[in-house]
Amino acid sequence: MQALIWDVDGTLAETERDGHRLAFNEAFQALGLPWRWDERRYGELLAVTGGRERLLHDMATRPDAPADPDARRALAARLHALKNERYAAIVAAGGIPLRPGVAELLDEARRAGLPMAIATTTSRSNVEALLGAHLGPGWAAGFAAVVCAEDAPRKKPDPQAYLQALAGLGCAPAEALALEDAWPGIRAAVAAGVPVAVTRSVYFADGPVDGALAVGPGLGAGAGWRGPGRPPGAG
Ligand code: XBP
Repeated sequence: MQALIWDVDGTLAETERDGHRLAFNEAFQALGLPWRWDERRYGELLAVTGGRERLLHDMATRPDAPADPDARRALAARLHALKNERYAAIVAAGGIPLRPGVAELLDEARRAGLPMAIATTTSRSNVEALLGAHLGPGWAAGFAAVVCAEDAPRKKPDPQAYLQALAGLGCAPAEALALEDAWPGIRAAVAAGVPVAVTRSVYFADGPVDGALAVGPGLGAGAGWRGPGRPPGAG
């Protein structure tokens, strides 16, 4: 293995339930909308990757959402921007720690000179908020490529983010290892030809992991892994 490619949401940190979900609900409230996503509904909606796409998907089921497609898209864009602001505030307040073992593996890889990249479907501002809070303002220098939603608009399970990360790393797919938590990301990595180790997150404790090299509950010491390989740093 010559490079490590990190997913963000669910892999670096459990960002969805107590981060993005709460931030969406705060955005609904800020615009006076009666909509709220409970944990169960948000889990269902995670099948749709991309926060704006997730909103549009949910709005299609709501009689009180604007009927006009342009108005619906405009409302989704406004809510999404508000959500990202609220998400950044939640992260800045210390609400979203890195998952166990993540900081250690980032450090270990850096000390070993292992090139790293990020391949995510989330907005760049969310990555800035999370990694800026945990790794400091110079965090991006630790990555050869940081590929976010704005760079790769075809969201996971499309392999676009992975293909761009590989180009930034300058390595062949089989030379890298992807770290993912959920089936859309696993499919994206597999479609790009990148071997993938899965650190299951709360919403994907049981989801499909077809094509994964190894599957485990996390990177922390003592985590149990199964599969033909083990990611570096796994306990
Ligand atoms: C996770 C996603 C994102 C986040 C919310 O991406 O699908 O949509 O839920 O972020 P990944 P945005 O697992 O690839 O990190 O609202 O910015 O889309």
